[in-house]
Amino acid sequence: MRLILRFIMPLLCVLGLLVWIASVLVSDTFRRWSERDMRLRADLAANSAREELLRCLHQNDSSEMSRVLEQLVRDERIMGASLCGCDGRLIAASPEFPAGYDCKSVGGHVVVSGGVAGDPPMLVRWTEVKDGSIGRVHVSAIPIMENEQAAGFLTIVQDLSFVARRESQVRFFTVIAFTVLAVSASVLTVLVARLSRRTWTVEIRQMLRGRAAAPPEFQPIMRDFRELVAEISAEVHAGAQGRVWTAERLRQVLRQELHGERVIILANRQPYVHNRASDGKIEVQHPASGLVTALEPIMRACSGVWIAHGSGSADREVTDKKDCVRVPPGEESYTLRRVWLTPEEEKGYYFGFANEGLWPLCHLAHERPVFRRSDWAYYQSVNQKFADALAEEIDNDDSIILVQDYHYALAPSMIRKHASRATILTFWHIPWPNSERFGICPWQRELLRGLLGSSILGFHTQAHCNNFIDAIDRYLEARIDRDQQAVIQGGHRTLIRPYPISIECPSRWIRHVPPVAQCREEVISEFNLPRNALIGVGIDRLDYTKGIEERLLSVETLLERFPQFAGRFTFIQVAAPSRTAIERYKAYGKTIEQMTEAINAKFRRGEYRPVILLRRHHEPPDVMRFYRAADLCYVSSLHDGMNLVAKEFVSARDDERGVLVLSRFTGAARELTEALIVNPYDIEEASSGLAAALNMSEEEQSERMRAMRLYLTEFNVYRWAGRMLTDAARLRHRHRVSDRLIPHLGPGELPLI
Ligand code: ADQ
Repeated sequence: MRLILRFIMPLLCVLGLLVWIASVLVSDTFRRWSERDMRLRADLAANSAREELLRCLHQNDSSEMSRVLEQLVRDERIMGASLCGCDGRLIAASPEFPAGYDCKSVGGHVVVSGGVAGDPPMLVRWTEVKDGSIGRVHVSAIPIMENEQAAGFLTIVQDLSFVARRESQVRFFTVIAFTVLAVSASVLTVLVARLSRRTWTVEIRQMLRGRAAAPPEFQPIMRDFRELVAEISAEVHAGAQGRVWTAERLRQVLRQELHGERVIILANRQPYVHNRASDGKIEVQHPASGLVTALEPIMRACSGVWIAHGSGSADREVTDKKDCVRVPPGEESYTLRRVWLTPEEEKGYYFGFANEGLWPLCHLAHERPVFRRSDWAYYQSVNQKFADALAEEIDNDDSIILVQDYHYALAPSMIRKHASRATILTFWHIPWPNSERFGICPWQRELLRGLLGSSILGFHTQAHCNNFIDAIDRYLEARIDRDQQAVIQGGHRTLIRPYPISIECPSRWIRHVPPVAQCREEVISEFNLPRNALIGVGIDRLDYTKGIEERLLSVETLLERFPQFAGRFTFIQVAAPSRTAIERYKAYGKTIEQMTEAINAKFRRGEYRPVILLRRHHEPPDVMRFYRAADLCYVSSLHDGMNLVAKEFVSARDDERGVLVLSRFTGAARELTEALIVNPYDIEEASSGLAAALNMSEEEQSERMRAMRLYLTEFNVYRWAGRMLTDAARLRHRHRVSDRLIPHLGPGELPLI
């Protein structure tokens, strides 16, 4: 049907038009030819009869004249002939001369003037085609001249009906001829197009498979084409395995695409911290960290080694001679290798350069970055220390290394010196600032060069990728391939890609928490809340970028503007102490405490306190319990690469209830569009958002929550890692191909394929 509408119908219309034009032209030409023919025929007849007619005129022999005219009409086309005098009198006529063409009426056209009075009249030749009662006729009146004087005129009436007959025959044959011609032309065109397309597809296929060289002008197109084909086949492959990424599917990618290579993670934060508790026992703690939340399930799926700073008070006690411990406790599936830092190293590298310098540099939270030369020296030496530890774990030159976050901007290049062929995937978990702001850092070039040791450098959003490329453009002499989003320096190519991070969904912690109603019961009784309490939660590290001040102000404004919630609404702020060695963080913690007290003092009624501040670390099942007990979760970050709390809240709500109020300055706001998106700086707007959340009908809550949960099930952390590892596999494949083709090229240096 689509073929008929798209191709055959227009073709038929065009054909019809062409045939109609052709038939009109042909029959018009034929009619004009026929009329000219009639005229010549009449002249011929008049010329042949002229001598005899003149003789009869002289002899005044009318019977002879009639015989001559009779002879003329023997021609089947001549219907009648008559001879008239110059004065319009009939002299003789053939039998059955058609009525309507008598000497008088025809003479009116032929006899034009007599000139000067007394001069003989002048006669002109006259022709007419006429449709009459006897059909279409051609009438010619031809003067019969003698010694340049007119002796009379001969009227010849010819039958033209055969022209109409022939015209319709000609039209019929024209239509047939044109139709046959047009159909064969179309069929021929389609055949030729099909044949050439087949050749073209064969050629493209050969180019794609590398069996034929693409002409230079086609090479950029071929490159795009190859990527597209790879992407589509990956999607098709994914489709065959089911849409959802799981730990199992990630393992498969590792096995199939990366031949079961060991994954080595380098991250400052360790997934398990061993601490000695006050009762003398060793406790295992899961640190409050978005990075750990995202990467731990990946390591469980892929095994390998996680290299991190050993920061727990009992960490050394549980590690072996090589500083390693198998984790997770009880389900040992990968190795955690701890690197020890001196207090000076930790102060300079971690608290100093990373968290007083780079963290405020990358977040628009109005905090001034502090860059100290001594911190920078520690940052360099600690990066080297971790790179060396990692080098010891590399068992072949071709390893897969995941470098995590802003603590290790220099490590990728340092690692590359140990393992030139390694696939280094670096992920920057925080925003990348615009190039002016990045220029504040006195060691901006060193950081950029360090990161360019990576094979792939990932950010949460395209905007952060663009900012990074702008920084390269501004501060380094490097080639930027904008089409490919790649930076080439010293012959090494680094791809810059957005990979929005996510969480395990459904979370494995959900098995450790009771149903929603019970969570709610527990929280209500633990904090002595009224039975009809409306509960809001905020879960964060105590960090100024998380906008906790602004959040508390919004709670205060909510209670002022909507007094019906006072006495009923309680906001539970769970705040894990973070970076407490830094003055700014200490001060921030104090500010939050003071604000909490002030708001509570303002709205306290008997037992009622609107804000409950829990300034301590909670284990993941506890955090889950708060998510499940809440009517709303407010994430008010002033700037956040992604923010996993928002995603965790959604994933915890398998009852499809609860409302997420989300700052528009988080990466998550681009994905969780069904949340109530607010500007946390606009306290009025945010308080309206909180009120809207508390007033939202159950149907709407469920509709929004369902949509977000569906999204997270598909876009989970396995997909995040899976996409990075698939890209890495593709890159390694290209390297192998280019090595075979052009062995003298460096490992990261690819020809433009
Ligand atoms: P973070 O700044 O650490 O991560 P976020 O993404 O919100 O921020 O993750 C915090 C994690 O810590 C969550 O898993 C949360 O459950 C946990 N957590 C928070 N408070 C806690 C508490 N009191 N007790 C226990 N656990 C707590 C950085 C970037 C983010 C990015 C992540 C991942 O700043 O933008 O989303 O990395 O890339």
